[in-house]
Amino acid sequence: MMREEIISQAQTLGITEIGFVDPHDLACRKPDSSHAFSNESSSGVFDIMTDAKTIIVFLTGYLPHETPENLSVYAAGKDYHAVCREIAEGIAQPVTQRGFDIKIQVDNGCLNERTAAKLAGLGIIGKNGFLINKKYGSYCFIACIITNCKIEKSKPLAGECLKCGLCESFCPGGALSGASFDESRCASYITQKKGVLTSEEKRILNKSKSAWGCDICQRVCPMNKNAEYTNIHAFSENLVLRLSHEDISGREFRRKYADRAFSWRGKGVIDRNLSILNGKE
Ligand code: B12
Ligand code: SF4
Ligand code: SF4
Repeated sequence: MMREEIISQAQTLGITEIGFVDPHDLACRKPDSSHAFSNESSSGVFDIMTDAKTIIVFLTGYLPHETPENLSVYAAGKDYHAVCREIAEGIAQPVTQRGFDIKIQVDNGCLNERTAAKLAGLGIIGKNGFLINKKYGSYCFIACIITNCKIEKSKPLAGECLKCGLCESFCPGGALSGASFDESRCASYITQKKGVLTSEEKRILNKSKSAWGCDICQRVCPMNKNAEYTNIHAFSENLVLRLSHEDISGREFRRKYADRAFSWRGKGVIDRNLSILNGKE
């Protein structure tokens, strides 16, 4: 009953990709580590909500019709953290109206969201590390709603990616190899990194041709061939399609782009990346 109500509430908000996870099944980030996840412990969910009973997981497709020139597709539209949070609050209404608690996580907490989405039956994990969904391919954000309302869990999908290896061979940093992922060689990570870049990092950034983020391992993936465009206006309208040096202060930059996912690191990092791409560094 609650399950169906949540699914239908999600549909009214344009969300079709939704599933449910038992928190005991989910691996969580170790409290002392910023990136590594422990598959043995699920305590992180219960640190967020001691009596957590379900994680509602949903996807928002973000592929727009227009392709940005020198930034990642995910950052062209409005900041997904805020957009997905608002949708999550709407989806959770049947739960909150009955007095249950919720906590929302969109890329900002201890839950391993790709694993959560996999367990929720929303897709498979590709060799490029992405959660690949039938409808949106890998061009989807993942949002989690933790609640103390008990809802029957979903079944994970069987199957694997095509294992064609294109993501590995086209990766500008060689960050993807076999089962491992070397974050320090990922252009997406490098474009967000503060400080002076090494010559190797500059080389990777130049190969990616992007001043913010990187989409290469998604662009080459054949499983994205029929990915549907986003149905969310915030990801398809008023896009920033090109980053450039702007004669404004850091504060003005933050104000101008406050609603964009590329602004949190500040103007300096983007200017540095643009200088490298323009051959000036
Ligand atoms: C830290 C982080 C980064 C770091 C490091 C990324 C990394 N791969 O570790 C950096 C800055 C590089 C980064 C970049 C990007 N990120 Co990021 N990132 C995160 C964050 C916050 C944590 C990810 C993490 O540390 N993972 C650690 C590794 C070990 O885990 P994992 O890659 O998630 O893989 C696990 C699953 O695949 C699972 N798994 C694998 N096979 C199987 C099979 C089964 C059966 C099961 C159950 C599980 C399972 O086990 C793996 C290990 O635990 C998550 C949000 C979150 N809290 O989960 C977003 C997240 C992964 N990022 C996301 C995105 C969109 C990006 C970028 C595309 C942005 C861009 N265009 O530049 C790039 C892509 C880079 C890449 N190739 O992964 C999305 C991915 C959506 C999707 N469809 O998969 C997430 C989920 C955010 C969100 N809410 O939507 N990111
Ligand atoms: S490019 Fe090929 S190997 Fe990589 S995730 Fe896509 S299907 Fe899998
Ligand atoms: S985002 Fe770019 S650099 Fe990072 S793993 Fe994918 S292709 Fe490689």
